[in-house]
Parts: sequence; structure tokens; C-alpha cells
Amino acid sequence: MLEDTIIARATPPGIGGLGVVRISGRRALAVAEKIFEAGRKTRGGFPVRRPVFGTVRDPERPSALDEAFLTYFKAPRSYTREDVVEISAHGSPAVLEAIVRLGVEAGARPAGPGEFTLRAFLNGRLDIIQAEAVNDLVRSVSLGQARVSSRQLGGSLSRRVARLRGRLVSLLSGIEAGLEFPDEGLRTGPAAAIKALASLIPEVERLVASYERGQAIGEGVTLALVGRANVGKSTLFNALLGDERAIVTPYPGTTRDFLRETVVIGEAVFHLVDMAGLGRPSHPVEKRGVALGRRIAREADGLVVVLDASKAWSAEDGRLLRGFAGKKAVVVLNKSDLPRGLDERRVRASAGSSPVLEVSALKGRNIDPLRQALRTRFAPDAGQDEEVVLHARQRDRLQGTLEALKKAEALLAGRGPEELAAEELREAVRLVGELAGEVRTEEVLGEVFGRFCVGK
Ligand SMILES: Nc1nc2c(ncn2[C@@H]2O[C@H](COP(=O)(O)OP(=O)(O)O)[C@@H](O)[C@H]2O)c(=O)[nH]1
Ligand SMILES: [Mg+2]
Repeated sequence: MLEDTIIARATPPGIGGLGVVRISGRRALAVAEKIFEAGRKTRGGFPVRRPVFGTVRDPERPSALDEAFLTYFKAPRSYTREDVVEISAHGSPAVLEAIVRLGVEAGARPAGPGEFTLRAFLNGRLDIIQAEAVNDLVRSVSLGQARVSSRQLGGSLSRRVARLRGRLVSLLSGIEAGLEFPDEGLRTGPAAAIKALASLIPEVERLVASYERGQAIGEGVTLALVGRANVGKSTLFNALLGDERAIVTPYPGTTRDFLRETVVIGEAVFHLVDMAGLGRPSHPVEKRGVALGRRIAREADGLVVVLDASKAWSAEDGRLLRGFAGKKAVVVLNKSDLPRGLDERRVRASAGSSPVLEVSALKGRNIDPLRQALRTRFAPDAGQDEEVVLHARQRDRLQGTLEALKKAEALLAGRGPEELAAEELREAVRLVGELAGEVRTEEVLGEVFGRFCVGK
């Protein structure tokens, strides 16, 4: 599989000042020599890690295609640990496509999405968590995510997982030694094992819990704006986005399906969804909009419940607040610029633990405090160096590990057979191994590298 040499543009499609084509594999240099001519003759081939100026040319044609810089990274000191050549030309799609085509004619094969990173992984340059971090980093839309991903690319999470695995393995082997050679005093007895688990379990729990924050700075948290028609949801949506995106009208029920836009607040990414009101629809189109709205609200990570503070409390407000109980929410009393009609105590009584904020979406009043409230509620800050789990794949393995550890603890505490507890620990070791890709399965590779395709 790694016999062949691959080529692809490394910069995004479209026009740019510069565009880069990358070649990796044994024949990278040979391919580059066929299509690139150095401006000055370089004795003994291309220098390593130093750009060389020259021209890209079709071996079949006399005139040059473009001026370019070529940089040669000699194996194993390259991104993929293979010989890598990067050709940095002008960013014309036609030129870059031609360079790739010439490279293919010269013996390279077009690379698939994520294939350079896959090679870096297969050649042991990155583990799987780091490979995921590369993909996250290039896709990050917030500096918070970029920072976390950059640290994970440096191996912070991998080291943490490796330490965890080490501790699990030594606990397991202590128990196994006891099972195999009961008389040699090597054994880790149930009491010692329970003690070890008591410190391992909270550590895994913390990692599992960090996924919520990871979501906020990674894929983003989906927040649905819900409320009756005309309470000002679309106006608030625009105020949070800072522009006119949703259609605002004084007529109830004009947002008939939904709008979704992304905002970054602090380090957190939010996808705000503005929908049709959840009141009583009359028009059939509106009815469909309302049904869709209910589904979106149910599936959202959290809600912004919008009430009209200028209107008296209605049974519908109560239904709205109760209807979504059990979902994380922030309650907004909008139209606070108008004379107050709503009894705030009733709202607070029904809002449970959700914060309640007064704003005026129309006048832009209190919008920043609302932004901060959304951040605290849905993306609580962790310490600067706190490790964050960004992927469902990682979270699932950690969750499985946690369950296995808890079962092992319960078995040991209940004086169940130690062999069964050891079995649970083996499962935990296997899952943690999959987490960092030490245990390589087709499934894990597919899960991770499948996501590299454009559009995730
Ligand atoms: N006075 C006042 N009017 C508002 C405020 N927010 C929205 N409105 C008005 O309320 C009406 C309905 O707003 P809209 O955003 O379309 O409500 P939606 O049906 O919930 O999306 C429009 O006439 C808005 O200008 C506010 O904070 N104060
Ligand atoms: Mg609307």
C-alpha cells in the first residue's frame, strides 16, 4: 500500500495568491525532477528543507507553466515520514490541476482525502488522537478549538491516555498474577485493586465529562430559539448574530421553516436555529413549520426560551417552560423596553435551574450579558490546560472504559469472582488501546479517516 507515491493539492480549491501541491512517497523526488526545473543548477540534487526557486514545466512542451518554489523534506523528517516534496506555485486552479496531472503522468497517484495524514499515522509519526487533531485543527472555526487541537497534535491527550493505559495494565497484571500464581505473593488483592480503581474512575469520569465542553469548542452546540409567535425570536436571532439574517415582521407566524447560523462566543461555537413560533398555527404551511420546530427543539443540545415581557403571563408560557423541562435552557424575557406585563416570579418559579435574563432584542439591550450567559450555561470554562475530548469516538471509548471499571469495582466490592473483575479490566484496556489507535481495527481507521472527506 505504501509502495506508491501520492500527490494532491494541499490548499483549498479556488483562487488564491499561492497554492501548494504536495507529493509523498519513495518516488516523490523523481516525480518532482520531471516536472520542476530549478532556476540555478543545484549540485547533488535538491537541498533539504530549503525552498528552491524554479519553474514548473510539462516535459512535452517547451514553455514553462508557472514559477514556483520547491521544498524537499527528506524521509523520515517529513509530515508522512516518507520523502515529501511541496511545490508552492501561484494559486490558479488551472495551474494547480495541471501540476497534479503532470505529477500523475510522471508516476504519482492522486491522493484521497486525508491520505497524507493516514500515511503519517501508518508510519508511526502520529497516533490516532493526533491524526484526529490535525483534522480538527485545519477545520477549527474558533481559536479555542485551534488551541486545544494544536495541543493534542503535540500529544497532550495521547500522553494522558497512555498513562491511563499503563495504570490499567499494571492493575490487571497484578490481579492476573494472583489468579495464576496464587501462592507467590505477587497478587494485587481486592482491597488494593479497589483502591486503585477509586483513583482511576474519577479520572476517566473527568475525561468523559469534558466532552460537553469539547462539543462547544469543536463541532458546536446547537441552540434552538423557541417561543410563541411574535415574541421576538427572529429579532433576537439577528441581534445575537449581529446582522439581519432572519426575516422580522410584525405579523405572527412569518418564519415558516427555520434558519441556522453559526456564532462564536468566547471560545465556544453555537449553531443558532430560528424557527416558526410554537403557538397555535392556522395556515397548513405554518403547521408543518411548527411540527418541524418541535422536532428541532427536541434534538437541539439546548434551548433559548423566549417570552414577551410586555404581555401578561399566559398558560402557554407555562406550557412552554414545562414542555422543555429536562432540557438545558436559558430563559429570555424580551421586549424589556416596553412597559412590563409579565410577572417575573411566575417565570422564575417555572424556569427551574435555567437562568432568566431580561433583554431588548430590538434595542440591542443586554445582548452581551445574554451571550455570556449562553457561554456559561452551555460551554463552561475549563482550566487553560484542562484536557478536552472533542470526538464522539473518543467519548464512546472512554464511556465504555468507565462502565467496565465500575463493573470491576462492584464485583470486587461484592467479593465476586476476581476472574470476572479481571475480564472487565481487560475490556477497559482494550478500549483505551483503541482510543489512541494502539489497537488498530478497520473500524477505528474507517471512523477516523472517513471523516477527512470534505464536508465531514
Ligand atoms: N419593543 C420591542 N419590540 C420587539 C422586540 N423584539 C422584537 N420586537 C418586535 O416584535 C415583532 C415580532 O418580532 P419577530 O422577531 O418577528 O418575532 P418572532 O415571531 O418571535 O420571530 C416585530 O415587530 C419586532 O420588531 C423588543 O425587544 N422590543
Ligand atoms: Mg420569527
